[in-house]
Amino acid sequence: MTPSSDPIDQNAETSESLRFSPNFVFGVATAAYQIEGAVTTDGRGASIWDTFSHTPGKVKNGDTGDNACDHYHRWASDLDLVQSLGVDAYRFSIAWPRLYPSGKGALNPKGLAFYDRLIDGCLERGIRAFPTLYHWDLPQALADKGGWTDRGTAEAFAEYSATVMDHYGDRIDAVTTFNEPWCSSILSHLHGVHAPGKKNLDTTLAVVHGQHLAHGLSVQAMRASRDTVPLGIVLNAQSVYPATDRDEDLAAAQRHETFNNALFFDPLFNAQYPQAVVDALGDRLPSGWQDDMSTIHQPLDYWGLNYYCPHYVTDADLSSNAYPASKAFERPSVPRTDIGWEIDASTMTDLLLKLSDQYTLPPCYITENGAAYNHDVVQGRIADAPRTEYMQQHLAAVAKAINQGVDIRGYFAWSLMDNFEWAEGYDMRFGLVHVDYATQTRTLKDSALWYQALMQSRSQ
Ligand code: IFM
Repeated sequence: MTPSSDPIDQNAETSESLRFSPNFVFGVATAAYQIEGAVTTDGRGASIWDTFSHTPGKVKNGDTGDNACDHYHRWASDLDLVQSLGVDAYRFSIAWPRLYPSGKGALNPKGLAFYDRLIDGCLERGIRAFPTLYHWDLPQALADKGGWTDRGTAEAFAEYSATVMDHYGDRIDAVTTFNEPWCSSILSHLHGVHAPGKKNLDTTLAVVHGQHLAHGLSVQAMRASRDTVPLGIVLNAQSVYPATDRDEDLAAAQRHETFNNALFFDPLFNAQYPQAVVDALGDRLPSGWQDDMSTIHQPLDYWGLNYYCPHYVTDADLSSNAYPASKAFERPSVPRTDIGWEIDASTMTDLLLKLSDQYTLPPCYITENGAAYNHDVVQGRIADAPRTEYMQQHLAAVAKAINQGVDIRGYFAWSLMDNFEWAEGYDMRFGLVHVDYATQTRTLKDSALWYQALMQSRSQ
C-alpha cells in the first residue's frame, strides 16, 4: 500500500474536521457469515458459527446466519449500493469453509468462483477490494480436531491463505489475516459469548497462541505467493479506564489492558508476550511458545483498528480470581447506543495516540467504526440522526489523531448494511443501509445519505 504520508489536507477549510486528503481511503465493511446466507449452497462446509447459532440458547431469538442478507445471491446489487455511496473500498471477509469445506484438502471451485465474481464486481465498479481471511467462521471439521488449539489448524490456515493470494492476488488491494482475534479467542473461549462458546482459560491461551501462529504462517505463505499485496491484521484494541481512582481499580485497569490489548500487540509487534502475563499465567501458555515468536512477529504493511466504545473496569480481587481479575463497570447516565455501548469519541483519539506511543506500528486503517441504532422505516425513510452524529464525532476523532501525528490511511464504516450481529442475532442494526429481512429490501438510511454526501464533497 502506498498511500500519501499526509492523510489530512491541512489547507482545507472545514467546520467538522472531516476533510481528509484525497488519498485517504473511505469504505464500508461487512463479514461473510453476517451477510452471505446460502450456508449449504455450492458446496460450502459448516463452520463453528453454523453449529453455535443452531444450538438453542446461544443466539438471541434463535437467529442464525442461514439466510442473513442473502448476499451470496444479491452480491451484484449490493455492490451497486457500495458504488452508489461513492466510497473507494469495500472490506469483506472470505468464508474459509466456502473455499475448503473441510478446512483443508480439497478446494471447492464453486466457492472460489463466488469471490471471483465479488472481486471482479468490485473492480468493474471502481471499488478497491480489502478481503479479510478470518472473520470467525472456522470450518467445523477443524474445530472437531481441536480448532485453534491444534497446530494443524494454523498450518491449514496458511494453506488457505496461500490459495487466496495465488488466486485473487492480482485483483485485491490488501489482505487482513485476522479480524479481532480478541473476539475469536477471549470472547469465545473465556467469556463463552461467541462460537464455540467455551469458558476455559487454558483453552483461551492456547487459542490466542494458535491464532498468532496462524497469522505469522499466513503472512509468510502469502508473501511467498506474491509480495506486492499489502498485508495486515485488524485488532479491536480497548481504550481502558479505571472505574474510580482507587489504587485497586487503577491496578485492575492496568491488568485488563495488558490481558486484552498487550496480549495481542506485544507478540505481533514486539515478538514477546507481556511480562505480566508470563509471570501470572506463563505455566498455562502452550509449551514451547517461545519458539514461535519469530514466526508470529512478521513485518506488516498496516494494522486495522476496529473501534466502538471505551471500557471502564473495576477490581475483581486478584487473590481470589484468575489474572487479570478485572470486571466491566457500567457508568450510569452516560450516552449509549442501542446495544448499550458508551459513546465517547475522544477515547478513540486517546487510544490511537497511546498505541502509537507504546508500539512501533505500521500505518493504521480504521477498519470498523459505527453504531447500533434500531430505527424503523417510516414512510420509506430511516431517520437515524444519532448514527450520523456518532460517525461525525468519530471521524473528527480520527482527524484529531492524524493531526497529532498518528499515521491513519483510511476509515471503513461498520457496516454497509444491517446484518447478523452474532450473539445478538438480527435485533441490533449497525447498517448504513436498512435490510428488511422478510423481503430482503434494502433502503438507504439517512446516515447512508450523509456518508454519500460526504464522499461527494471530497471531489468538490
Ligand atoms: O458486527 C461486529 C463485527 O463482526 C466485528 N466488529 C464489531 C461489530 C459490531 O459488534
